[in-house]
Amino acid sequence: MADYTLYCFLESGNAYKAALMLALTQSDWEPVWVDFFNGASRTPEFRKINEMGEVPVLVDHTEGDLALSQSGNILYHLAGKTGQFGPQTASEDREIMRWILWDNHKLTGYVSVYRFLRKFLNKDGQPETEFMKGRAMSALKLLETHMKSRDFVAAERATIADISMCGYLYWPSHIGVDWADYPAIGAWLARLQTLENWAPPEALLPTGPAAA
Ligand SMILES: N[C@@H](CCC(=O)N[C@@H](CS)C(=O)NCC(=O)O)C(=O)O
Repeated sequence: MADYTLYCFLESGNAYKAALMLALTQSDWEPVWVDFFNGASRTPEFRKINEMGEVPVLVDHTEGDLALSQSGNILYHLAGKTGQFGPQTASEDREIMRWILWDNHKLTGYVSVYRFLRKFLNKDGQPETEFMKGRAMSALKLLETHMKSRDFVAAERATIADISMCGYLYWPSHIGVDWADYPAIGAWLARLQTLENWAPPEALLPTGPAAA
């Protein structure tokens, strides 16, 4: 058995955050596909693994099958276990936490819902989609400004804050953006791609027929 099992599916940028961390740290892991588009994450069986009914879930078999949900929590756990991409000082810890919380609320929080409405529910142009688009674009604008003067989000090296925040951003066409219009974000995403063992979502996560 692998050290870690990741409940995941390709179309989940939140799952990609965990998978990318596992890949970058060369952890021993295996994916278990969750049939999200047919409601698998809302079943009583899945809620036994995660009462929140959300993907990703990481099961750490080296810690007595400890099941962890919330990508930020998973990233912190893996940073502690591997000694990689985590904070090295209390000040870095605060900064990483600050950006992961912002990501979950404002960046991933809005980008993922906008993408879901636009790409998977075909609701482009409808009022709720336009509202989420406005919120998502504001978050991207803020991130663009932040990244103009730095190489990585929260420290002078890549950390779990970068891994969290890039979760949905390797699919720019899904949210109708071109990184040429956000050059600092584009350069940062390209910089992350040069990290040893970086891989795109399609290389790490399983998919099924339903998403099409
Ligand atoms: N803040 C959570 C968000 C997780 C999340 O929203 N996952 C989606 C898939 S990408 C999900 O499972 N949603 C189920 C639902 O909303 O019912 C995290 O970072 O893990």
